[in-house]
Amino acid sequence: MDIDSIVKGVLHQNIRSIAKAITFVENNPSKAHLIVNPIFEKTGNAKVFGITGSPGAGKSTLTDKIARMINRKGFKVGVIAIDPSSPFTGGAVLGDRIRMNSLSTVEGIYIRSMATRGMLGGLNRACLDAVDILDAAGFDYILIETVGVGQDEVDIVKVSDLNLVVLVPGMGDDIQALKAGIMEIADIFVVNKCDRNGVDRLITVLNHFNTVSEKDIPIFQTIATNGKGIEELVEYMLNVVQKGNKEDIAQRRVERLKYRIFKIIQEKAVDTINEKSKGFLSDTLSNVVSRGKTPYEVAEKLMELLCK
Ligand SMILES: Nc1nc2c(ncn2[C@@H]2O[C@H](COP(=O)(O)OP(=O)(O)O)[C@@H](O)[C@H]2O)c(=O)[nH]1
Ligand SMILES: [Mg+2]
Repeated sequence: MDIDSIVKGVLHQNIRSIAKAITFVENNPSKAHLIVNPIFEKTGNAKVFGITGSPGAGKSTLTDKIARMINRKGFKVGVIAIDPSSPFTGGAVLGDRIRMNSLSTVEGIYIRSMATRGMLGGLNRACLDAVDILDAAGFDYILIETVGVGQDEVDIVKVSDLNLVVLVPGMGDDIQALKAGIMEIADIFVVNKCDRNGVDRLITVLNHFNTVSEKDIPIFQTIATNGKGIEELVEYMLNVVQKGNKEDIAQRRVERLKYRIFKIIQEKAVDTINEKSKGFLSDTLSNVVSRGKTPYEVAEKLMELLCK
């Protein structure tokens, strides 16, 4: 694969090149820099929204509606869907996805699913690379759909400028979210499926959360399936990233770049050690099992290999 032409294609906003570039960074962790290095100076412009919530909450439907609404205002929108349980499915949405993919240059919406399987924690890195690719390709806004907290998940806080947490009334979903710690990452609460019973109860729970945690996270009510409430939500989202606390977003970005650099080191270090240690680790493991050596001692030994 000719990396140079992929990079050029990305910078010329060529959809095929964008798709190839994302596949490349997904599949080639040790070579992702070949794509990211030459495009990096063209990044930093796109605003990134995380859309997080339990499976079935309506994230994909909502993401679809938000993307269209932002696009209608004249912006290019990239969507990265990371949701192992329901990868951008749901009747109409899937149909739209195919349509949007094929017309993406016309419509200014590009949708991409990213696999979580087999990424072994490299998903955050790959996702950040994908954000750079879309950013360098001139997408103004990037929406990332993810189920949020969970081992294989993207740590969305480390990727996005603003996080929407999607909740649905009934089914004790509110309580589940509270337990899962998803509430802590919210910049905006979206109560979706407001055509259902239990909306008032959920809003009471969210208000209570705001009170006890001394926060003032705005609460929006939507029906993603028919678009109700989307306009108000999008207005608010765009307003915050365009006119909101610039320092806050800048500070988040600094923290994220730091995190990203450490992530890259982590991935590279483990790769290098794996390569250099050859049989050492497997030979030594039995020694650790029998308590002849401690995990710290073995780690120390392996770290020495990094500097050799
Ligand atoms: N009644 C109702 N159903 C919705 C709403 N939003 C989404 N759904 C449905 O909920 C199901 C799951 O939606 P989906 O967007 O795939 O959820 P995700 O797993 O969070 O991405 C689909 O059948 C949607 O049509 C809503 O506001 N009201
Ligand atoms: Mg989904």
